[in-house]
Amino acid sequence: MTEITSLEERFQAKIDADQRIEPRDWMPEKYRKTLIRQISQHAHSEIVGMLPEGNWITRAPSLRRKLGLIAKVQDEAGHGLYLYSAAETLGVERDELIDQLHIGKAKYSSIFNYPTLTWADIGAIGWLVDGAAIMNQVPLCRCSYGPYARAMVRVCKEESFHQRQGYEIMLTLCEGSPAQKAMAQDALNRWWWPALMMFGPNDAESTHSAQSMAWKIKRFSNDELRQRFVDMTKPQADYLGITIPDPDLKWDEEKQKHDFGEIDWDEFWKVVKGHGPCNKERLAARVKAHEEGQWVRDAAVAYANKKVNKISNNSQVA
Ligand code: FAQ
Repeated sequence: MTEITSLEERFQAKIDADQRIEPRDWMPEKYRKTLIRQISQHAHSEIVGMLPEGNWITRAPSLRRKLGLIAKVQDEAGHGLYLYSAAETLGVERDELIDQLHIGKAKYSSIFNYPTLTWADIGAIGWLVDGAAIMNQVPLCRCSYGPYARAMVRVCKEESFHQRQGYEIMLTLCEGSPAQKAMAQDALNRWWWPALMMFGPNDAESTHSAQSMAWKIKRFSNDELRQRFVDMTKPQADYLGITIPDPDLKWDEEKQKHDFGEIDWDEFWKVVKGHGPCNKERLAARVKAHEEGQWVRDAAVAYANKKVNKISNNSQVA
């Protein structure tokens, strides 16, 4: 047996026994690369995901709504930071990951390439997008890689607050005037299908699922999580009194789950490949924010250097 084979066997045995892999443990190169890919795409999604909602902070309809939305957008920035830190434990530099995002090489979730046209979209994002994110991310709290799993615990708690604030916005609109209820329905019409796309391609088309599940990075397949999301969300839409825009959506008594229509996969891949309604706008806004924040990073580095110099001067005096 070669040394690598026995290391791989020990690694897989640890995974099979549900033990965590930590940064200093031996891991196959492909496991490391898969994690960097998924965690960095996830981090990018959080910081690009701030943009569609950030647009509405100045237009929130009340002080209470503004406070809730500011808190949510700040949370998304925090999630990005935990996730970049988790990726860095795998030996990659944050600057490199951010550069890949800015030159359009790195992926981030397709959902954030759709526009936010009305205030109801902020409700729909919290309800559906954060709802889908929770469905996908709660199992990641049991991911085999320790730093990613631990980051997810706090992220999921915060996503849960985001989902509630979104649903409450939808409920208020649906209990309001006919025009407000129509806004809520219009937002559901536009966000439903993109929310289903967040779970990724069907299992048969998912290139990474089988290996990621064997490594217990992913605990459930894309289709399993999408199905759970549909089953969870349909009664919530019924409670709001609005209709999910899918004529094929119906309860299957025998299977004890909902059947639902086919996703427009051409649209999904178009968006993933950079040709969605807002891809260019989102990347331009990200690059601009990064460039305008350069002075903050410079100041932080200058301050850190000053502290290090002070400590080394003090130790020379002593
Ligand atoms: N968009 O083989 P699979 C949030 C790509 S955070 C774009 O199935 P995998 C919080 C995939 O990367 C939302 N690309 O891949 C928030 C791969 O491409 P590659 C983000 C997608 O990794 C809320 C290729 O297709 N969440 O919402 C998408 O096994 C509100 C083949 O796919 C996460 O990142 C997509 N939707 O499964 C923030 C969670 N789907 O790399 C602000 C962690 C697939 O070969 C406001 N990630 N692709 O070039 C995951 O669970 C997984 O990575 C999946 C994809 C399930 C997303």
